[in-house]
Amino acid sequence: MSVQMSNFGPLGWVTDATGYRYQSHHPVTGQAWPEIPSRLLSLWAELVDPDLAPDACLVNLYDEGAKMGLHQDRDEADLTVPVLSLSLGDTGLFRIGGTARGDPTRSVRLASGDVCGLFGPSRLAFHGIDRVLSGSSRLLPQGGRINLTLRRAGPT
Ligand code: MD6
Ligand code: FE
Repeated sequence: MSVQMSNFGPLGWVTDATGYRYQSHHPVTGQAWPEIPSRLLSLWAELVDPDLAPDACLVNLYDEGAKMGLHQDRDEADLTVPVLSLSLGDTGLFRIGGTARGDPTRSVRLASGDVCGLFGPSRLAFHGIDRVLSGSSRLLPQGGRINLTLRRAGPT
């Protein structure tokens, strides 16, 4: 029951005992993160901004039973730049509310291939994953769900 994290791109999101931050290298191997795959860059150019490249792509791998608590994405330098995600594998039950933690929420299914963007007024909406519907996709041989989140983390 866990979410495993990795990254593509110049800046990777890491959490450890000292907190969380964006950094250019893998915390254990010291290696730079691999480049953001070109098809993800194209998706961003088409849907977000062809003139402002993303510099961070968080890869979250959910196994059966994993979830992600309600959170805001607000650690990027420019909070007006949208955040865009692509889901692969098993369907995730995505919950999204308003910009205050107590605001009403609704649930949206993110199936394999679905793209989800937080644009404009939803950029700072609280959101999370309630659960993953195991067995809902055959894409990943071992099951589970991958969510790839593209961001502009550094200054614009
Ligand atoms: C997830 N997604 O789908 C978690 N954040 O596993 C996010 O936290 C997220 O899908 C910002 C924009 C789109 C997202
Ligand atoms: Fe998020």
